[in-house]
Amino acid sequence: MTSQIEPVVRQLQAALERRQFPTEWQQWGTRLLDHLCKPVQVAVMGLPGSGKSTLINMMLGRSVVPRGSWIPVVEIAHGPQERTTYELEDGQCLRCAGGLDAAQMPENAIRARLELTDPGLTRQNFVEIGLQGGFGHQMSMVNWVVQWADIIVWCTEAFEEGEAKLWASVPDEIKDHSFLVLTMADRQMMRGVLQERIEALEPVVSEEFLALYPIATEQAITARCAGQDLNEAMWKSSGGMELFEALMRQVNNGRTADMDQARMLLNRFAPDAGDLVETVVPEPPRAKAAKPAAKSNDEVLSDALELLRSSAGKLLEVQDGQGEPRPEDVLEKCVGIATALSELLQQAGSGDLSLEEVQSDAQESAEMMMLFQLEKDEDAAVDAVTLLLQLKKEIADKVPEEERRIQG
Ligand SMILES: Nc1nc2c(ncn2[C@@H]2O[C@H](COP(=O)(O)OP(=O)(O)OP(=O)(O)O)[C@@H](O)[C@H]2O)c(=O)[nH]1
Ligand SMILES: [Mg+2]
Repeated sequence: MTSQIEPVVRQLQAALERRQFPTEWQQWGTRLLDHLCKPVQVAVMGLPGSGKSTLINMMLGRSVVPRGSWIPVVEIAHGPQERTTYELEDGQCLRCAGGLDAAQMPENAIRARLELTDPGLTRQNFVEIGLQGGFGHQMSMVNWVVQWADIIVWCTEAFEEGEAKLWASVPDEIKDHSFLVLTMADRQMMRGVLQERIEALEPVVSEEFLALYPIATEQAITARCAGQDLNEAMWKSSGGMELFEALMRQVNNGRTADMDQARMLLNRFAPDAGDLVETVVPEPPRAKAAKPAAKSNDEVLSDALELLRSSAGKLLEVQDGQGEPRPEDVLEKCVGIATALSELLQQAGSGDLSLEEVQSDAQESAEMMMLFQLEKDEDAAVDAVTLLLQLKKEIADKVPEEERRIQG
């Protein structure tokens, strides 16, 4: 756990123990705590031989999953020392010091957990899942993975019909965080089929994945691991750099979102949680507060009204101009508007009670919107839009007549 996460985790724990959240948020708080306490779970899955182990080795910058490891589930996690635990068919566990060794794998192993001391693994785990057997068995593996994975990296050379069928059962919230990785890009390029495949997959990718990354993994490994220095040109041209950065970004985004939500829950329902678990060092007074406000309060209010007016029209826009707007898009825009509004209102000086009321309502709305965003459904989108409209009315009532006339 990083130092930034620790205090939030302790505060969340304390608030949950004291049952400071209303019942409907208690469960969400527990889930957030669970997320923050463990690394992001990255599942690397695909059909046999699709390049999963090689990809994990590339991500870790060294060969940790040896060639010829046939165990269907291999987890790479952080631990105090390098060791491997094999889970056998009969439920027994066998622990060995050192890494995975293809020559020493017990014949009846169904799962292996490799612990390494690499610090990066405190942020995310990698779990290789080989989709072996018939369609039914593959489907049950996918159903199992979606119960715990935060991000799925699906390795494939072509993503054919059977794979698309398996992927269809993955819930949208995981699809939104998942990557389709076209492995063996070097071979596909030599055969002259790479570009065609990428284009053919484009509609599927835009609907079903966060993005597609073609990669020549072996070359990416050479670029990253041969010699002391990274071969930057090869790291880029192999597709390694782009995938690596995108995956790390996604891992960090997930962490930041969990942290933001935890902080928000704490601010809203347990503002004293910090005092209970540690002495909080008071923040130095902000330079902003010491400066006189650059704008008059009336000007800030009128800017706020203008912001709400100009963004209202964009709220229900749809991407291609057709169909209904998706609740998650509306919610995302509402959060953006509420946050911008709250920031804009902070520009006003203090001392005006009626303005302070709007400032605190806007701040509270921004926080509520983020909570609505967690629900992602139509009701939440309607609630978020209603909240914005209420704010608009509240602000409009406070903007002086002449400012309103100028705005038209
Ligand atoms: N040319 C080329 N070969 C690759 C690439 N990625 C993996 N390979 C090779 O493809 C073979 C299979 O790769 P693995 O990473 O073992 O595939 P896997 O999906 O883990 O396989 P299983 O665990 O057996 O299902 C290995 O011989 C790799 O060296 C690539 O991008 N280009
Ligand atoms: Mg493998």
